[in-house]
Amino acid sequence: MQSELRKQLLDAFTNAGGSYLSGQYLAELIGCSRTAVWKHIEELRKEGFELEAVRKKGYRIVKTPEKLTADEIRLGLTTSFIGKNIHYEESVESTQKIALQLASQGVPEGTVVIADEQRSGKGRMNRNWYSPKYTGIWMSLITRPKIPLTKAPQLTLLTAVAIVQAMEEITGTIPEIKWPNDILIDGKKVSGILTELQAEADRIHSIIIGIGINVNQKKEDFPLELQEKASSLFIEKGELIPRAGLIRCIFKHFEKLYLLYLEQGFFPIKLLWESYAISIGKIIKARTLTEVIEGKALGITSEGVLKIEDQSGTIHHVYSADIEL
Ligand code: BT5
Repeated sequence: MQSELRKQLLDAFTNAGGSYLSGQYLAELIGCSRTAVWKHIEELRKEGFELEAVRKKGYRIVKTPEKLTADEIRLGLTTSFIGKNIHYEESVESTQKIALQLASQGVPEGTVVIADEQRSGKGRMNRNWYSPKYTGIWMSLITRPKIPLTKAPQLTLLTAVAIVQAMEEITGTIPEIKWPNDILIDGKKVSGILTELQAEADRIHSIIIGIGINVNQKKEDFPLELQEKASSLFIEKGELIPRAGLIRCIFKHFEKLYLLYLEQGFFPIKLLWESYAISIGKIIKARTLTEVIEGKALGITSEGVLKIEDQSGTIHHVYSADIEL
């Protein structure tokens, strides 16, 4: 919805102070048809507003969505540097873009960019990431590990473990990780990770870890093409999950794993990762940019690279791909 229209609509409801506003009244106010009003009302519903519609009376807002604030996230935060510096915006194109800018300005490690909506959220390989308002977690974390470039993908795996641990702690659901960056519950994607680098020669300036989590969306809130393959914590758990608490919990697990990683390397993370991984031991299909490899997923190397054994017994090392189970 255009932001001006949305503002007019919300102002009208605010001024009405809980009284009903008729479709006709709203149509005249914002200069559109009653069908268009209905469409805008449906969009507000998708954003998490609860609206009551009563015949002959009209609409009123019963509950406004839970908006995130940096203060709410900070309250009760137990980390020493992850999430200490929060850059919050209600609506952005992509939190990755802002985080990349902030990283090049030299903000402290652990700074995080969080938005309530992304208008053009990014997946890997220029794909889109659907990031509707108020219902998910869309954030980018700035890290500066002193590791060689080749090890950067390990951070994606580490982040997946942190997300799974936090989801388990907060919701009691048992998510699984699909290499490299998908988190699934009951076979449906609830979270994705996008890791981007700022580097020069073999020196990493920063690694920006983008985390997208579907938290409180209902099934019908997803676009049709995602309804069968995506899910949210609300759908899986059957209750609304406060996003700020989940964000804090991710920070806590991430910081612990990250410090362990900097001190002891990837091995302890690899063990944890494998305990949550879904594809190990299964026959999978890996689509890389250049080929399709089908075979048994043997596991990951100590570098985090996926190993697949094809029918002829050849072992392939896969650095980046989409996996079909
Ligand atoms: C990912 O890419 O899974 C990485 C997603 C990272 C999103 C975060 S949000 C904060 C930060 N800022 C950004 O702009 N991005 C990061 P990939 O593996 O390429 O998966 C993309 C595919 O997942 C799409 O092509 C869709 O099929 C599907 N998809 C899109 N939106 C989804 C959603 N909300 N839930 C589940 N699946 C989705």
